[in-house]
Amino acid sequence: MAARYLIIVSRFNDTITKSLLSGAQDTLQEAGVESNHVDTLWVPGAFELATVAAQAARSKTYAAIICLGAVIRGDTPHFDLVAGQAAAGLQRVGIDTGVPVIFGVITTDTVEQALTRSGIKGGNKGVDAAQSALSMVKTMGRLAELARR
Ligand code: INI
Repeated sequence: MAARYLIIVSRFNDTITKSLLSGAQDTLQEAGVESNHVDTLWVPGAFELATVAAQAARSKTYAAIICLGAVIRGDTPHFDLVAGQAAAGLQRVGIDTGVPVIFGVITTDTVEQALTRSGIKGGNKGVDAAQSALSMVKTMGRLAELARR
């Protein structure tokens, strides 16, 4: 059965996250993943990514879950909390469920830096996130093969 991917995207700083999403979708498509094997869900902010990722991972529907967001220090005094909890929460979901959860959250000091990492003025972290997902799906498949031996 072909692998299904879930992309969870944060609406906060959505000029940036929409560009991350396009990068991720294009990368999956270029790798031969059919568009009906890619689902997308939106959450309010990076802090909420792990909640949805956890539920999705437990459903065992997806081979990998790509989480996209942009946390910009200039916007918030609680930057460290939002960015730190998003990272810790997503890592926990991946470890606890065994479903690859990809951290495609840009954390920057300025909007300018975020623009240069989101494909708007430079490289696109959404592309990197999708490549990581493809790579992890391959690795997990290989691991399952090795475990059957
Ligand atoms: N969420 C982000 O994704 N990026 C941010 O830069 C950000 N700032 O600046 O605060 C942010 N905050 C919202 C947070 O993720 C939650 O949605 C909110 O606290 C409700 O739980």
